[in-house]
Amino acid sequence: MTNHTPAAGAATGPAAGTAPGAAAKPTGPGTLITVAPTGAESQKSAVPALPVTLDELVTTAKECQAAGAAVIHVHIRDDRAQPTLDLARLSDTVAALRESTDLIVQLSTGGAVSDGFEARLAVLDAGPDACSLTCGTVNFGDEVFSNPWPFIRDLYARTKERGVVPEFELFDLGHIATLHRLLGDLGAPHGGHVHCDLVMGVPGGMPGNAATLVQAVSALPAGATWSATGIGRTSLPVIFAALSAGGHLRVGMEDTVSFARGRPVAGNAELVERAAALAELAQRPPLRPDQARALLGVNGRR
Ligand code: KMH
Ligand code: ZN
Repeated sequence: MTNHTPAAGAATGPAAGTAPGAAAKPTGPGTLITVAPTGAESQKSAVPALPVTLDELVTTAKECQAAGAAVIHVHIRDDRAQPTLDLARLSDTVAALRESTDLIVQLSTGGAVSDGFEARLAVLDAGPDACSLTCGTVNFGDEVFSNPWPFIRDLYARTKERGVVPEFELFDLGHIATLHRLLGDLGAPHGGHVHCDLVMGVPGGMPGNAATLVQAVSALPAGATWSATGIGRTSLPVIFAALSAGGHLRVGMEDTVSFARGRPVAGNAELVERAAALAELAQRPPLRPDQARALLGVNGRR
């Protein structure tokens, strides 16, 4: 595995405004790579390379940092490898990732579709650097990923109280309208900068293709930065579209368990390595974690 040369410098952004239709912030010289190594949907029995124990997660995190990741989006599993939001485990996970890596630790507040709102709000009690915050309900295969407005508002208010930097997860164009409403009602996030992730290709959400990506980006708040991730077979088209449109990248086994047709992912690091190589080709090499902290407005370690 290669250690990637990080970008020469990361742009720090002004506080984001909320004007719809204005251009999102142009990229700096580097690419922020987020790894989402586990998710809540795949089963360990079907995907043996999925990191589900704390040791597996920390090992993956170290490999992914060496490969060019700066942020880790974390879902955890219990002793039976099932998704959990157990607070003690989440706290231990944050501590272990901080101990072993420099990655920005972003806990999922989405959890699994079966998780309740109280447990999802309580994720912030584990003291992460950052968290995901999905801006609307979406059909999710045969399930529903539920994010009604009162929950979104409560979660956002709590991120501001706790000093946690939210990443706004946008699964559909309507979620962008809700993001504008949220920023208009409650103001800028902790850290002052708006960063979004377009989650594309979920069955029930927006499709993972270049035309939709361009449309979504044009609707983001002025000054926002954004990454994109394509679920399943939309992974590569979304990577190429995001790089060409000036965005950042999220990759990982939460989103994709096939590296190529008929070839399962061997580990998260190879997905990060591929994203980093493509970012290098685009002449926007991976940002180091310290550069990513400056970009996203994430404070120093607690
Ligand atoms: N597992 C999905 C139901 C997030 O992490 O915030 C929700 C999800 C989004 O993965
Ligand atoms: Zn997630």
